Amino acid sequence: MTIALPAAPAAAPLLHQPPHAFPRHPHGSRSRVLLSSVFGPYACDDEYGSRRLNPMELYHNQVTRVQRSFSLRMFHRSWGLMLIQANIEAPCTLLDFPTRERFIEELRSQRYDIVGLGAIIPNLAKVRHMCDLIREHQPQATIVVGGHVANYPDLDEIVDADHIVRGEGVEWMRRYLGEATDRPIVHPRVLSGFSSRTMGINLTEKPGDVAAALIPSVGCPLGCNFCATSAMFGGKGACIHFYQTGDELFEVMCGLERDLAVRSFFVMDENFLLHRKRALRLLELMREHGKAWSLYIFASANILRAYEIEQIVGLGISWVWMGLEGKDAAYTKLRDADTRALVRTLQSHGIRVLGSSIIGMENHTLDNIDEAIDYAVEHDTEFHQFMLYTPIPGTPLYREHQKNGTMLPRGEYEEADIHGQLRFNYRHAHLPPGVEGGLLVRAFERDFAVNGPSVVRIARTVLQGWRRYKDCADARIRERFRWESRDLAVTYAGALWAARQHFKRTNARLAERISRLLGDLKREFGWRTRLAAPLVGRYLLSMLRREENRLSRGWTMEPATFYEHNDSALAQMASRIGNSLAPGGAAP
Ligand code: B12
Ligand code: SF4
Repeated sequence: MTIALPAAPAAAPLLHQPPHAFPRHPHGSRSRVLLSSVFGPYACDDEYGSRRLNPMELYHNQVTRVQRSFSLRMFHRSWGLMLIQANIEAPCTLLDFPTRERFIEELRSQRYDIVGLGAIIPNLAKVRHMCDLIREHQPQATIVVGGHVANYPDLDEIVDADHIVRGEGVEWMRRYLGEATDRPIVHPRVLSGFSSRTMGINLTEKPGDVAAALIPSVGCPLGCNFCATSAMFGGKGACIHFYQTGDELFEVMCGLERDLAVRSFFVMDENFLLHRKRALRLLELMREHGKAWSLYIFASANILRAYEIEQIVGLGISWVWMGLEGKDAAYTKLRDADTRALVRTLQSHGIRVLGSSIIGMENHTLDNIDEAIDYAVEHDTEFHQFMLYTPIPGTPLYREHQKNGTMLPRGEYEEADIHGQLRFNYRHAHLPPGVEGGLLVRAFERDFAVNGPSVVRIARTVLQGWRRYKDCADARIRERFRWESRDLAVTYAGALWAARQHFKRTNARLAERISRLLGDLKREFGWRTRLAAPLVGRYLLSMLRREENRLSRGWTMEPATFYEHNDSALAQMASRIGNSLAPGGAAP
């Protein structure tokens, strides 16, 4: 089945401003620019809006939240800011994940013409505070605020910024600096995650093991009513392509492969396969050049169904993040789709699935919520994200609640708590106020109790893929499955052994299931696995126990701070050092 879509606009809708009103910085491309994400620490409760429940992590925040020592811990850089930095000619410094003190130090020690902050709505209070800090320490600087926080109503009255940028930031910044807007987009060289950890072990980050982040487009033309990213980049019928064709994308991927020594890509595109022509051309090129790449993508169910499984496998798709939303959800992307059958099919080809379900949909009541949770859990996806149905400013769902008068008054909650894991910012038609956070935890816990730790589910599906494709006639496909299965015989065997011991007393049914899977691995890989499972397993079990203790003591993780300069900023720094070293130059 194919879904007809209105044509997407070729370029970003710029700020709802007529072109003649577009602002321009007086120093143009000579302006010194600082870009910064909001400050940490993040995983703690503080007066600036950090919340222990809302760490700067993806999986631990909203996917493996209750998996304790089995939870996947990992950070992701601020790709939007990196993309802007890589695509302006003005000297630009990026401060990613600073502490408040580090941000102040930067403002005290360096002079900037423009300070750009990128943030999302839960971090609104930090943006306000950072604007005040900029005014205090660099009164001459122009303050630009971008990212999802820009959609917050009346933001200009809440934060002291000069420009609030809604939508795509590269083109805005280029125009603001008076630079050409039609230059091709340079893709930043960045690995998709860092400081990864699970079962008490820091995962290796040697070249080739971590995927590169790849950002082909932003936005999604399907325009589901609650979707902030679709709304941000034009809503229904619109999206913005940084790389329009399969050829352009292939070239970018070859560059990332070469420079970062990667063979897998985390494709940060809301609905990658929706752009069929581009995807199929990419497939052609991957075949032609023998690329055994792995792609981790976001895709909606009906778009996936519009492809042959051979095409999906041929494209190297090995992880799919798919919205399941909820039983009887009326979204076009799910219409007539049997998502449970679809997940099974994907898994039988070694494709791992991150299912995403919503708690608190319009039809949810205290009477049917368990049925809704069971439906989600039955998918038995490798990862399962549960989020609260939340009207986010800018979305059609938000407008609808506003119209109906069902949004809570601002004073009744803090934006820092509207991160999708705790509470609603509106009155739900059926659920009594305050129950939602508990229902969400119930969903996570049921999924964990029934399906077990994600590492076990991943081992199961990777094994299915290996069995199916290890002797595939196509060497390119065979090679990818060999690479993806490289840890099955030893590391995963050990992880299963440890997991079985861990659950032996508390969840016998799960322990039995893990035991059967370990048996399958042993049959497949023979003596190596028989030997490795208890050896590696004992070590992992001890690490797991240590991690449990750490977590019980309240241990959390914070990302490192990154401080990076683009070429123009580096050149400026070099010339300043040169001047100060030259005879008669100022002492440093
Ligand atoms: C990666 C990601 C994360 C990473 C964050 C890493 C980081 N360094 O910040 C992690 C996993 C940690 C994360 C966590 C959370 N996230 Co998040 N995340 C994303 C995700 C998937 C991708 C963002 C991205 O890189 N996109 C690609 C880049 C190119 O786009 P961009 O960031 O939007 O940047 C463009 C523009 O926004 C703009 N821009 C951005 N910054 C700036 C700055 C300036 C000065 C200018 C001019 C322009 C500009 O220009 C950029 C280029 O076009 C988005 C969903 C999505 N598909 O976008 C959600 C998303 C941003 N997250 C969201 C949320 C709610 C959260 C969480 C609260 C948890 C949650 N429940 O999901 C936590 C908060 C953590 C915390 N303590 O702050 C929401 C934000 C909703 C909103 N309206 O505020 C989103 C939209 C997901 C969603 N649909 O709900 N997240
Ligand atoms: S399909 Fe997914 S990305 Fe697209 S609008 Fe719907 S929720 Fe957003």
